[in-house]
Amino acid sequence: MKAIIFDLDGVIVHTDTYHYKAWKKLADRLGVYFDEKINNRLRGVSRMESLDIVLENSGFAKLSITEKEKLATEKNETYKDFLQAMNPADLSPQVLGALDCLKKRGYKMAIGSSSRNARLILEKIGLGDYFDAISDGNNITRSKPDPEVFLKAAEYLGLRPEECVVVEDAKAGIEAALAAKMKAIAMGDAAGCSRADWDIENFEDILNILVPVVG
Ligand code: B16
Ligand code: MG
Repeated sequence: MKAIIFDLDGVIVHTDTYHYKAWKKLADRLGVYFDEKINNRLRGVSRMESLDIVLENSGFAKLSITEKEKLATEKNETYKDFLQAMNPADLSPQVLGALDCLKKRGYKMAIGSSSRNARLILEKIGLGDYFDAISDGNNITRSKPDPEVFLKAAEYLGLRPEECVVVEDAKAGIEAALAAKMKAIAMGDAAGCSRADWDIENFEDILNILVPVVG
């Protein structure tokens, strides 16, 4: 293993709660039922696909693309208001400590996120220049479980997929990593789906799996 590709939302930082609040605000305004169980299905899924899931059993399911784009933009504006208030204190010392340790162990580090806001989030938490490569919602055409986002990350790092391990909190993300022929570490919602190579409880547990790179 030469590189680690980290999912962002739900792994490095808990913007997943902001996604939930922003979708909930939109759903409440429209009078559409939305809860945490539905929200879990949105993990790792693109903004427009997420909107389709939020609206799937409502009278809004058949709106035009233009109308749907307006709703997605409305949700994203609420979400970005939360992001604007973020700062380096939103990055937990445990996560930062583990990242630094993995870097010292010789791993290349990349982000593999479906989010189009990934770079803004990384800047807000003080990791704007930290990673060797960033693959995000702006450079892909197919979102997780398609492997594109992780294959692009490996390409940007100049490595083969088999040399990369992915850390993910979404079941769709674990499927994407496996489809890319990468190893997968699951945490949060994805842990316990019995598909990943390792399940972990805390981010720092990665240190027990990924030993120093040799050679
Ligand atoms: P945006 P990740 C994903 O980030 C989120 O898990 C998912 O809930 C969201 O819909 C997606 O990004 C798109 O985000 O609206 O900011 O472009 O987990 O892949 O880092
Ligand atoms: Mg995630």
